[in-house]
Amino acid sequence: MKISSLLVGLLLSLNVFASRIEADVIGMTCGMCVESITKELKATEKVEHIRIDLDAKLLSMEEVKGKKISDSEIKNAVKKAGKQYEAMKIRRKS
Ligand SMILES: [Cu+2]
Repeated sequence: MKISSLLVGLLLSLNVFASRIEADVIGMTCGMCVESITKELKATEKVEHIRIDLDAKLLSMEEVKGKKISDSEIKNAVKKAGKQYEAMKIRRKS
């Protein structure tokens, strides 16, 4: 038990696991909205594998290894795509 939690801690500190991020995004109405938001998030160069489900209003992506993106950076990137968009309830799962 102890050794396995030490190992997980070590792997986490080495950033071996891609950190998964999810958020709700409001204000999207069509595929163009999805494209613009995806483009702005990609431009941060801190996230990859960006998926946006328009119907579920759900954004999911992974942090690029060795990079850290803050909640406000995520919110700003989404807002930059259009001021009607807003990222909410940002969840992080390692
Ligand atoms: Cu649209």
